[in-house]
Formats: sequence, structure tokens, C-alpha cells
Amino acid sequence: MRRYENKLQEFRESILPASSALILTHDYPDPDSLASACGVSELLAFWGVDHTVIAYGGFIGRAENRAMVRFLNIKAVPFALLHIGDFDKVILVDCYPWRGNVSLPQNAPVHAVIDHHPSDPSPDAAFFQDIRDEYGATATIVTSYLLQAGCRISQKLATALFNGIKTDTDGMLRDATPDDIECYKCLFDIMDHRLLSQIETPKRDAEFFRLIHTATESATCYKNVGYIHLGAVTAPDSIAEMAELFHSWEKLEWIVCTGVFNNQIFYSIRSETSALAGAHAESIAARFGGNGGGHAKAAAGRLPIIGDAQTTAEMVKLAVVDIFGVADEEPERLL
Ligand SMILES: [Mn+2]
Repeated sequence: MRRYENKLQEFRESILPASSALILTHDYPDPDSLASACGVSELLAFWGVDHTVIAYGGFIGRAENRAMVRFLNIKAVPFALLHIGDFDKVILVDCYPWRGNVSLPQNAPVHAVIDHHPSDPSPDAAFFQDIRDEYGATATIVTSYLLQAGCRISQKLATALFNGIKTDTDGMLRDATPDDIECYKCLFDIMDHRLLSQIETPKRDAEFFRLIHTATESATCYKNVGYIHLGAVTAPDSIAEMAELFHSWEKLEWIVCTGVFNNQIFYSIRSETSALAGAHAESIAARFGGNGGGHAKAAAGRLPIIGDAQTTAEMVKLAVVDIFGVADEEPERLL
């Protein structure tokens, strides 16, 4: 972490003095973005910033993420309910401004960005940025800030940060660096393991099981590429959820899952060993004028619907099999 040791001081200088700060996650926040926001909020309180608010675009969809918010008392509110002008400073975590997955108005002020997505950061941006795109999680960056600053990490905050690193790295299976492991170990000794188990095994609504049914009926394998279209979904993060669940189908190196939400096609990509998930997500987005990208083994994007949703979904499937080089393979249905 030595090459980043000046970052904490730079971050502090970009924020202080301030009496209020808004910490914004990406839309439909995942555990890494929520935990990172909580850690930054704690750090700002430690530095004497009186008032911080954690906000997110969209809503919190996955049952595990709703359980995380409930069990760890995370106070986070929809961005749409806030007025950005009420805050001295605006900080983005686990996302980069104006790249399609964060609900930030075009002319909004930004003072700091802490992220681990490869985002081609602008070198002359007027805001502080700490982009460690080799890291498995933004929560690792935030944990290292808290440790370096000497800020106490409570049991609940440690549980949140651990969960953020665990989910983003799939338990150290993908995109994890020695720094991720170091923070993971440190948090392991502070956190509440029973609470984490409760978060990881939440009660589920009937919609979850209906989605598994839809996904099973749709699942098709082209050589080693799995493809699922869920149709209309009630929460876009269920697309990533089904991608992760069906990725364990033994034939698959790749899984691509798509679904329709809010007049857009959302998609998630996972790979077992290939490092091209982010690149493929960008290629799909480029063909449809959407936004897409991500990490080596986990990526996502959104596309505008052209005409009707069913036709667009069909075109997306054709683009996927082409981009993944399996257009000539015989499709094999799961059922
Ligand atoms: Mn993340």
C-alpha cells in the first residue's frame, strides 16, 4: 500500500474544512459501495465533519443487501430525496462521475472520487481521485484510510467492510490483491461473524424463486458461454444475482445475463478464468450506444431499448454470441 500512502492526506485536504458532506454510491448499490460509504462517513466524523449523508441512485434490490442495511443499521437514503446544494462537499465511492451508473446531475459539484473500477480517470479533473483499479474492492481503499488515519473501526463497520470485500472478490476468488487480503484479515478480527451469516442467508420473497424458474427456462449454453434473458425484472441487481447463481453450471466459462428494467436492457457478465469480462461489456455497450464496463471477471452495463424490448433483447443475444466467438455453436438449453 506504500505507493498510495499520500492519498489519505490528499483526500483530507480535498474535503476539509467542511461542515457537511454527501457520500454517493453507484445506482442500485452493492455491499462494496454501501460499506465504502459507511467507512468514509466514519472517517469524516473522526475528522470533525458534523453532518454526512449516504445516498444512492435507484434502490437496494438484493435481499442480502437489504439485510446488510437492516442488520448493520446503515443510514442511507435515495439520492432523489436530497438537494445536492445543501452539502459543502460531494464524495463518490465505488463509481466514477458521469460514466452511466451513478445518478449525478451533469453540472453537479464533485470534490472526491474513491473507486476501483477501470475508468480511464481524467488527469486534469478538478476533484481528488483515488482510483486503484487493480484492487478487488473500494472497501479495501477505505479500510486502509481508516487504519492509516487511526480511526476506530466498530464491529458493525468492520462487518460491512468485510462483506464489501468478500462480495466484490467472491471470497478472494476474483480480482483480489495482497492489499485486499491484508484488509480482509484485519477486519476478520474485529467484525461480528454471526451478523454476517444472517446477512448472507436472508429471508426471500416469492419473486426470487420465480426468477430462478425464469432463468432456468431461459438458460442456454453456446459451447462454454451461458446466456440467460430474464425479461422484465423488478430490480436490476437480480440480473447480477442470477448470473452468479447460474455461473456454477459446470459447462460454463462465461455467463451473460440480461433483463429489462426502466426501459433499458441491463446485463451482467461473469467469467471463470478469462480476464476479458470488462472488455466484452464495453464491446456490447459500444454496439448499442449504451454504457458498460467493469473488472476482469465481473462486468455489467445498460443499453437503450430500440423499438420493443423483446426485439432489442434478441439483438443483444446475437451481439453477445458474436462478441464471444460462439455464433456458430449449437445452442443447448438447460431444460
Ligand atoms: Mn466495488
